[in-house]
Amino acid sequence: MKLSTKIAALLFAAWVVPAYATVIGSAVYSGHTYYLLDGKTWLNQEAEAVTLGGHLVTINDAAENTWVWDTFGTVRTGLFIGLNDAATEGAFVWLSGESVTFTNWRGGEPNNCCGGEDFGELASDYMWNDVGPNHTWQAVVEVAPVSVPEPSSMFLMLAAMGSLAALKKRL
Ligand code: MAN
Ligand code: CA
Repeated sequence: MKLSTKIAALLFAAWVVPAYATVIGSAVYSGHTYYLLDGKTWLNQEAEAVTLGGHLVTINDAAENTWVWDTFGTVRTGLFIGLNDAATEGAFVWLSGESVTFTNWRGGEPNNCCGGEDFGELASDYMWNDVGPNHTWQAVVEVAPVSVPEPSSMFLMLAAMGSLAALKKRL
């Protein structure tokens, strides 16, 4: 099953059986809102991230990596992040669709060990590891602000619609 199909199925399940609402922290960084979610599997974490209007966090640079752990990392286990190779083994991508411009794998990782590991975690040494589908770690969600048209472009759009209407009348 495709990753997006699995997440859609989980979203449907969450809608039928509302068992989520596990946001246990939040903070803002560079204009984006981040949430800390209570422990559950990576797939369930992403399903909840989507209901919050985002995805599991995309870490673009070392500063963001440090900030995420320093802000949300109180656990002995890792924190789930959006990096995964669920679609193609060995090809890690971000759930947000952003390109991978920074990585911080611990030495020897990702190793796809222990029967298969597709999901990224960030740990207390600020390093990343791939883990399997049954781990129930806390996770960090990143929500980018929704872009609304600026008043000036709204005005231009209304003006264009107005002239179109005028044109139609004349035809
Ligand atoms: C555990 C898991 C793996 C990791 C190894 C490293 O088995 O966390 O993901 O690769 O430890 O020894
Ligand atoms: Ca691993």
